Formats: sequence, C-alpha cells, structure tokens
Amino acid sequence: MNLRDNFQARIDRDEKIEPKDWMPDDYRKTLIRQISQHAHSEIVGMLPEGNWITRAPSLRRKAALLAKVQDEAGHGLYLYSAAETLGVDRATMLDDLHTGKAKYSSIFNYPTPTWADMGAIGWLVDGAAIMNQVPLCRTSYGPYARAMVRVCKEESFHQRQGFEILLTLCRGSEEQKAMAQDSLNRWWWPSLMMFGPNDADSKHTAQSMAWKIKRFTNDELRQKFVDATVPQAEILGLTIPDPDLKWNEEKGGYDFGEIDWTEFWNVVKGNGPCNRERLKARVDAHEKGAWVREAAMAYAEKRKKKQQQKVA
Ligand code: FAQ
Repeated sequence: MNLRDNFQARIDRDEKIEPKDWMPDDYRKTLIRQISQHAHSEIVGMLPEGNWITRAPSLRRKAALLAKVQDEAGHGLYLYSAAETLGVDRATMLDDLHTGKAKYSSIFNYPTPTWADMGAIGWLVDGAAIMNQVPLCRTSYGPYARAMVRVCKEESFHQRQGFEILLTLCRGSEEQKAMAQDSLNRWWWPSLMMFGPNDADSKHTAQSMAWKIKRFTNDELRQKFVDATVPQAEILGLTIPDPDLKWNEEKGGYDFGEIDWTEFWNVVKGNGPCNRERLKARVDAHEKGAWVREAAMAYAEKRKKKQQQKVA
C-alpha cells in the first residue's frame, strides 16, 4: 500500500493523525488554512464584544463579558498552537491576517450598536460556533480535536450567558424587548452565513469530509442550527426575521429562506460594514504590543543564558 492509501486507510479506521505522522501535503495545507482562520476568527471575534466591556449595565454583566472575551483570546491561542504543530509559524499566520491574505469569520464584520447585541452574539454566534465545533472534537487531526474539547465547554457557557441576557431583556420593558427583537433581526442572517456557502458551492467540503476534517457539511450544520434555535426564539417570545421559515413534517426540520449570498461574498471579500475597522484594530494592537513581545523574548534569552551558565 502506498503512503497516500495507507493514510486514507488510517482515516477510514477513525485513527487520529498526529504531528509527526506522514500526511499528504494538501491535508496539511487544508488544516493550516482552516485552523489558522479559526484562530483569527476567535481573536477578531473579541472586538465586537470588547466594545461593550466599559458599558455593561451592571458589575455582574461586566464580569461575565470580560471573562467571555478573555476565553476567546484563549481559544485563539490554543488554535494558533495547534496550527504550529503543522509546521507554520505564528508570525507568518499573523502576517497573513494583517495583510488581508487570510480570512476570518464573516460574522465579526457586523457592528454592535446596542447591549442586546451582547445577548445575540452569545445566543446565536456562539450557538452556531458550538454546532460547528462539537463535531470538530472528532476531527481527524489530533491537536485540533483536543483543542476543540475545551473550546466547546467554554462556548456552551457563552451561549447560555447570551441567552440569559436576551431573556432578561424580553421579560423587561417594551423598549427592552424591542431592542432584543431588533438585535435578532440584524444577527439572524449573518449567523446562518457563518456555516459557509451552500454545499453545491463549497470548494473544500467534499475533500474535507473524505479526510474527516469536517464531520458534517455546511448545509447539514446550518439545518441543525435552525432546528435547534427556532424553539429557543419561541421561549424568548421573539420572531425570527424569515417569512419562509416553516416546519416541514416530512423532513422533520424547518424550511427556511434563501441567504443573501451577494452580501455574504461581499463581507468575505473585505467589504462588509466593519471589515476595515476590525483589521485596523488588530494591526494597531499588534504594533502597539511590539514592546511586550520584545521584552518577553529578551527575558527568555536571559533565562536561557543563566541556565546554560549553571549547567557549565
Ligand atoms: N466567513 O469551501 P468552503 C466563533 C470561506 S469561531 C469567512 O465551505 P471550508 C467563536 C472559506 O474559508 C467562527 N469565510 O470552506 C466565537 C473558503 O475560502 P478559502 C469561526 C468563509 O473551510 C464566538 C471559501 O469561503 N469558526 O465564532 C466563511 O470547507 C463568539 C469556501 O468555503 C471556524 O472557523 C465565513 N463564514 O468551510 C468567537 C470553524 N465560510 O479558505 C467570538 C472551523 C466559508 O478557500 C465570539 N472552520 N468561508 O480562501 C470550518 O468549519 C470551516 O472552515 C467553514 C468553511 C465551515 C467555516
């Protein structure tokens, strides 16, 4: 059996692939692309919510939001580390993000004008992220699968805190409920877009499924998300902004309207409402943090020299 067939046979037996194992170049490339874009999404994903930390309506809300945003930074770091095991260094990945070469999730290019958006992000965006990432705990590449286990536990907490923010608003004044509805109106369709293009237009899905990098297709996950989320909207007493949304008894799931794919590709290509602002914020933070990286490197060098002197 040649190397490629042997590799596929290992995948078919559900064995995990580890960093030092032989793997086809295109498997490695696909993983670097997906994991690094996932890492970038976590890091850029801190920005829309970070925007509300100083304006959270109570100390309890502020503590929870601060912890959530810190969790997202942690997820980005596990994911960069997982990508590094494939032979790409972090500086290259960051450079690709900062120069616009690498993508990050379209969802983080939308603005957060109201407090209800903190609820909608937790409920819908983390909800969609969980739907996509729980199956990734069984992805074929070991370090990515293991990183996902912890990420998913934390995302579940995020989803609940978002839902609870919206539940509180929905049980509050008319204005608060209207704020929650407006937020759902703005976040619903972008959340469905998080799952990527329809299967027929997804260039990577077939190969990624064969390698068990992806365990479900984009459309399968989107359908699961809609089916899980509609009953939650009913509990909140909110209306999902889709006139075509309808239970389909035969398929045992909801039918829903067509996504605006022109909007999706516009955002992916860098022309969404906040793309430029998000990228600028990341580049500025990276440049302002240069002295921290230099100081950490100098400290590490000094310690290394001291240890070498001790050994000598
Ligand atoms: N946005 O052939 P496919 C989070 C690109 S984490 C931008 O279907 P694939 C946590 C795709 O890259 C959210 N680009 O690609 C959080 C490809 O372009 P390329 C991120 C998108 O990889 C919560 C092209 O379109 N999650 O939210 C998008 O098989 C709250 C063709 O697409 C992950 O990254 C999009 N929505 O499937 C943080 C999960 N969709 O690379 C803060 C892991 C597609 O050839 C607050 N990733 N594209 O230039 C995945 O599961 C997959 O990569 C998909 C895309 C499903 C995203």
